[in-house]
Amino acid sequence: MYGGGNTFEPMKATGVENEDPVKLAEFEARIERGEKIEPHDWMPQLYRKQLIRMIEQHAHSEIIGALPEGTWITRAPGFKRKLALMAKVQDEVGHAQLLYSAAETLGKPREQMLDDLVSGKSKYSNIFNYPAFTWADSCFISWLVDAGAIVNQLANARGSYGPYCRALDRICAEESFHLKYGHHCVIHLATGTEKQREMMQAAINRWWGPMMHFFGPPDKASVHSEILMRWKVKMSSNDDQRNQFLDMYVPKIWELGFTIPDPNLKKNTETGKWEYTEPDWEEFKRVINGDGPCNAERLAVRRTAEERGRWVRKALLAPKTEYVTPLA
Ligand code: FAQ
Repeated sequence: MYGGGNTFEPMKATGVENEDPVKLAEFEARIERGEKIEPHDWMPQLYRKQLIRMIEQHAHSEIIGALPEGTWITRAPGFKRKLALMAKVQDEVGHAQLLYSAAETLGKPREQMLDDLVSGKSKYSNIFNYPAFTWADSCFISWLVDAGAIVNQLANARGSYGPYCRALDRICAEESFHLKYGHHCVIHLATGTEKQREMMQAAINRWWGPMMHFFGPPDKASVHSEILMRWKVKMSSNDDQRNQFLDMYVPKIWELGFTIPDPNLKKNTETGKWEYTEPDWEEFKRVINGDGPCNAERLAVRRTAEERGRWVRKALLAPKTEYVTPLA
């Protein structure tokens, strides 16, 4: 079994019923007033548990997300693209650092989070379990996956938990550079040779389904949205974020002359909402539960990194005297 049990089985609302009602009411009143909750403040166990789950998954997504693009650093076309991609990948790993630190403020040690990632206990974003076959796949990630991440993170940054919001403010600033870089890469392919345009179109066709999955299950199937929105951890629903992404980026994709592999995709001018074919939610469940095209490969890479880096962590933590050279 991978992740928190059967995919959409609700996390049990243990804690809220047993919380001190006066403290709970004061906590909810603070959230209602738009105050930030800080690590030393009283909070219900469920709030702590949900935040750890969400921030930890987000942190894992950043380090795993560095892998598909990371494989393109040495093959990126030209020195400038190599430099930019290397900086972007480094930023993503830095985002993980910020997010692990934010999750640690809630009491879960970083080593335990990393153990839970490599053992397959924790989830991370579905989208990084697909292969980046071509340079255009890497461009899709840099432009559109980053765009989706920004839609989500700008919303979450207005949330109630101080350390997570502050981490997200910084992350969003960096992500906006990634978005510009990714857009530039895609424009280059769109205005290039026929072969380049075909390569980009093929990437859009491959990644569209996972991109639709990226914002999470439809609202009616979302397990955690209700409590997370009540406590202002999530500031907009999965469907609203998906709709916002479509609103902002479908016209841009069309403008570049590409098509989107969904004949039913159109904006309903009366509701202002996009209509689309539901992506394959069975595939989503398989992927987030460990059975996607690259899950095993991604975790194997992380496992190796953990094992090879163990001596470095041990050396950093060891008392100084152990490292006196024989000549000293
Ligand atoms: N992938 O009840 P809900 C990035 C799971 S960062 C995998 O609706 P919730 C940067 C969910 O965990 C991308 N699993 O869940 C970058 C739950 O399972 P559980 C990551 C997913 O939490 C760019 C179950 O389904 N961003 O890309 C996904 O209310 C480029 C039920 O779902 C964040 O993590 C999914 N897509 O809403 C890096 C942002 N969706 O835990 C490199 C923070 C749902 O009960 C290159 N997270 N599940 O076993 C969030 O905003 C929320 O957690 C959602 C999901 C919106 C992702």
